[in-house]
Amino acid sequence: MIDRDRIAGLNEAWAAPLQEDLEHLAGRLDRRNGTSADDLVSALADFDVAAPSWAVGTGGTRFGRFPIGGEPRNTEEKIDDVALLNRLTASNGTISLHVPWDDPDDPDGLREYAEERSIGFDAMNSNTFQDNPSTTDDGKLSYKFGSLANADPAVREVALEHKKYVIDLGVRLGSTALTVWLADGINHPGQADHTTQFERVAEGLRAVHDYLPDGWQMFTEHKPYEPAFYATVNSDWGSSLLLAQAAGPKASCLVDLGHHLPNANIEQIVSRLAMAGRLGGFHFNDSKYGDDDLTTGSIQPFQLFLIFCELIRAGEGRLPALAYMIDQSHNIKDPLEDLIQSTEAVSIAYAQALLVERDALLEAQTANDAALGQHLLQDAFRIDVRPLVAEARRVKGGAIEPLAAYRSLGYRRAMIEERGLASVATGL
Ligand SMILES: [Mn+2]
Repeated sequence: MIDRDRIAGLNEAWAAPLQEDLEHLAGRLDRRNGTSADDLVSALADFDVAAPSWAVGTGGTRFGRFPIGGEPRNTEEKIDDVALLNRLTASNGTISLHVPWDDPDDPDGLREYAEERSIGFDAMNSNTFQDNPSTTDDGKLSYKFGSLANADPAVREVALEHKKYVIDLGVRLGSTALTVWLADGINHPGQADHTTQFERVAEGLRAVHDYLPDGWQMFTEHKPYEPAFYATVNSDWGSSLLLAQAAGPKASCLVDLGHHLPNANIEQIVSRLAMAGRLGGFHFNDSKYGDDDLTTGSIQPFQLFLIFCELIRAGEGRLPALAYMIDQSHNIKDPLEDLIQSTEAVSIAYAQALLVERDALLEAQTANDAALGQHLLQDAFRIDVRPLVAEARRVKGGAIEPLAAYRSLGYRRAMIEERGLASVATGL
């Protein structure tokens, strides 16, 4: 584990230029409308986005997988990687587990292990998109034709039991939420009935909901296709909302930025779900064509900014306390470098959205002043807020330049030595 002094030492070289950039920006913000840079830095310092356990290994495609070396071999080592990430970014204080990829023999021990590294447990994920020999009776039962939507009640029951098992595990780890993304759907028209499948899933989610302990939440996550390529049961935000409503009051919708058909207006979806009181959380990534799992903010940073504008609108000037997580697969980059870049992109979008002059925007909208309305958004988007984001990291003990710091620490090299070149993390 890298200690804070090591990061502080690395920061020395970057401290003076950051101070200069900060002073310049603070003056500019003050002249602009009296915004306090200090207030922005403390809002950014409060922001945290969870890292998923499966994203600290390289992902693969159906064409192959190219492990980078030094990948975590178990959940403890995934926690080590997230702890290192959090030491650099000071914004990734929780990890989200996928069961059975992560299925600790000793949950209390794992919780202690994470606590010692200042890492908490974000929402739990209960995989029923692939067979799990320990629960699907060694292949006698299979999720091939779905889990909660399966025509066989015995498979539906096994899927429900798995979700309850994951909730029980989450309770012991200190998590307070279950995210449900289902692969259930139809690959060929005629294979199954849309209505029947939906009703089965609604019934299953109601049962999961009723099992949730006090203080727990459940998130329904939609996705239009893959691995079901004709129709998925929870295909879009409307279906997700219907399912959350059918499940019960502790259920809300989770928006994964890659889970939309091309050109969907995601910021409007965010607004609708917030209006309905059922916006539960986010999976951040970016997308060019589909569920590409590209680095957050690398393709459509303006869209990410507009999403944060809607969030702050929904929170009446503040970011609502939702479940924020990065959900990406890294095929060719060092996964930790990709997570550093994504975390920074999310913080940048948040900072830009905080700079929008909301009163002036409302006035422009009321006066039908389209040019001014657009200007007010673009003016905030075009301010280089990176010194604020870097300062928020620094005050929390993180690295001013996390990517450069990561590289100079030589962490990957050390992990290749410790874990081996051929180590492969569980995940896709
Ligand atoms: Mn997701």
